Amino acid sequence: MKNALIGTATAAMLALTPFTPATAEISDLEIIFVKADQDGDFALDLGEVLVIGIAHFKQSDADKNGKLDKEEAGEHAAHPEFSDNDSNKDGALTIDEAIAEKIADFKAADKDGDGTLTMDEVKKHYDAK
Ligand SMILES: [Ca+2]
Ligand SMILES: [Ca+2]
Ligand SMILES: [Ca+2]
Repeated sequence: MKNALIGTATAAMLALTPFTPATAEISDLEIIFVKADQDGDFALDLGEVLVIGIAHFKQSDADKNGKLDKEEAGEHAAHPEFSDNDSNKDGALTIDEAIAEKIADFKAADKDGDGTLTMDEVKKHYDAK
């Protein structure tokens, strides 16, 4: 009886598996969007984006010195934006530099310039990257 149940569960999982990769990227973005949207109006204002950005910065800053060095930035350090944003070229991002990046990113994503990002604008921005 148990074996029959496990067999059914496995078959169900196998049947669902092919759909997972196609939806994973979109749902990740949607999860981030919903988490960031603190007032639940389905639009992100700059404040909401910065709250997430600062939280992420603090989380990544393993030695808590207020700077993200290349090791702490991980995969982001390989991105040309990392050295672009490192305006004093000390090889690390300060919170000010990270905030400046978030603001620039926000403005770039806000295509209609209304000061908020819709899910549509967020998706278009990240798809374009
Ligand atoms: Ca909002
Ligand atoms: Ca650090
Ligand atoms: Ca907008």
